[in-house]
Amino acid sequence: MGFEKNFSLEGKIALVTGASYGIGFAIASAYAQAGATIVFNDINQELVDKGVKAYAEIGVKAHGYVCDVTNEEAVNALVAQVEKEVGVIDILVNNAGIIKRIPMVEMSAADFRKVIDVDLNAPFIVSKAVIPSMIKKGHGKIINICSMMSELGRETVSAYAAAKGGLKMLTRNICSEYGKYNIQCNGIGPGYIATPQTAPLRERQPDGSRHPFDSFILAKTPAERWGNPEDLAGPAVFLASDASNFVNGHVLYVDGGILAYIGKQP
Ligand code: NAP
Ligand code: GCO
Repeated sequence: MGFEKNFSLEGKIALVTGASYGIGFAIASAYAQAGATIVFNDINQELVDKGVKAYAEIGVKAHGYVCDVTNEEAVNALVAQVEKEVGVIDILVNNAGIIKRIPMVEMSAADFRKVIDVDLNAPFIVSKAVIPSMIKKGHGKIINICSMMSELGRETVSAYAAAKGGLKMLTRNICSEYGKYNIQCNGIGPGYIATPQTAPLRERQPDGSRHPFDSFILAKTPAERWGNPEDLAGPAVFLASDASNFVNGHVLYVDGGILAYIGKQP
């Protein structure tokens, strides 16, 4: 193997949270192809079973666990169990996330807190649980799944934007605090990706035409398409591999160019 060995994840153990389907599944599948052993969790047994089956269908033996990433005790127990049953986690992807699209003045504080809990507090909890063993092992990669909303606002997503903006700064802070232990913490900021999370924004209208938001995204994206979860595979492998050992505290936007573009002129 030549230079490409720098991108290999052979012998590495990767935990991807909330990875039964969608973006997490695509990232974990790419890690498996690059040689890593895959561990994932999801919120209930049904999703975990669905995930294990989906990985098996592509020839990957994934280790699936039920765990709510907002529950610190459950996360600590998960990490201890993974270390015992699989080994020390070399790569963590904080992928599990939720969104609630509600105008801010109509949103309850409880709903706001729920989004912050899953999208910001949980990456803190899971990172905190894996860092001590990474320090002992002498290396580690943490990848936080951020968003366009780490940079931009829009109507109805105040809690999500607050959480994903916070996640960008948590990324920089983990880098700042633990870079000296050879731990790299970076973010991936996906653009608009076709997954169940964004399905309501792409629903066809009763007359068969595109949802107005769907047309809006096409006009905002130089690539003139939605992303696919697979578009995140290459960047995610790069940030998990030795090829990125001096890349730290960075958010890599994988957005078809949205952040570079003012939008299609009328
Ligand atoms: P998704 O389809 O909704 O998948 C997220 C996964 O996380 C689901 O399996 C979900 O379970 C799980 N989850 C939710 N709360 C959890 C908890 N407390 N503990 C454990 N697992 C939990 O989302 P996606 O579109 O693939 O997004 C994955 C990540 O990318 C999220 O962080 C999202 O914010 C981010 N992102 C998405 C896009 C996009 O355009 N799709 C763009 C930028 C960033 P349930 O099915 O039960 O909810
Ligand atoms: C929304 C979307 C976004 C995307 C994504 C953009 O309602 O605007 O759901 O927030 O999911 O995070 O990068």
